[in-house]
Amino acid sequence: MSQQGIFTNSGFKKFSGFSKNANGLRREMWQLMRTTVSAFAVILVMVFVSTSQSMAGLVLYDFSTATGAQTSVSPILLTDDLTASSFTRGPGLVTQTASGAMNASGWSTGAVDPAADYFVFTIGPESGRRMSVTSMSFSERRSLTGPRRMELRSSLSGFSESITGTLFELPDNDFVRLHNFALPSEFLDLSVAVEFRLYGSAAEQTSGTWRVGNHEAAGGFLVDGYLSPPAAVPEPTFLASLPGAFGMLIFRRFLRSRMR
Ligand SMILES: [Ca+2]
Repeated sequence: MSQQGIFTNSGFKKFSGFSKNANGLRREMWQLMRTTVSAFAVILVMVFVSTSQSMAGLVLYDFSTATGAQTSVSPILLTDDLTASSFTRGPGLVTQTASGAMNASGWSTGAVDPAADYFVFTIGPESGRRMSVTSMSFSERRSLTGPRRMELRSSLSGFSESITGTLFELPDNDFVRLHNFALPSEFLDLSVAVEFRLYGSAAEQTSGTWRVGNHEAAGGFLVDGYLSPPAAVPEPTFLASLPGAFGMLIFRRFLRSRMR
């Protein structure tokens, strides 16, 4: 019976006062919720931005304007708190021209010559940061008498062995090949700098050439990875003030609702 009463003309009037209060309370709760949700959204965006900044990659070497015979290519740092060397050659190689690349002859006709025949660069985290190198993307091309094998080695093993998953037999053609390979977990969470050497070996002739260049989709020779903890972490004092800020927001809402 009372349910029906609400929907009669007189019943509606009778309960309208209560209804207004309930609506006011609901509006108050809704506004409080909206404030809280927007505040959380702002923090989420801040955390995402600070994380994504250091997820964007480590370093890029752009060979697009190179002549092939250049001594070195400067690093483009993709994150703060990273140091990176120029991209250069080992001492066993002879410079050769090739537009949009770094080119060389003088590659070992037999096994890898660990101290001589390689392209090289070094990257490392600045003090207090840890570096994770996750993958590399680049292109390479041999002349018809160039190396038939390539492999990546690092200072972590003293250049004594190829990094798992980075040794490739190169086909006997002079096509440009794109590479994008992941590095194993030993390259995660490093506090030391790492020298990477890309070796060519098994050349058909010492006059044969081999070059490295950009991976088009990556915009260069890309060394991907991230630093931890993430760059641009909010200051501890800022984080500590957040609960207080939330408390003030809620208290002000409460005061405003009482004063109406
Ligand atoms: Ca050589």
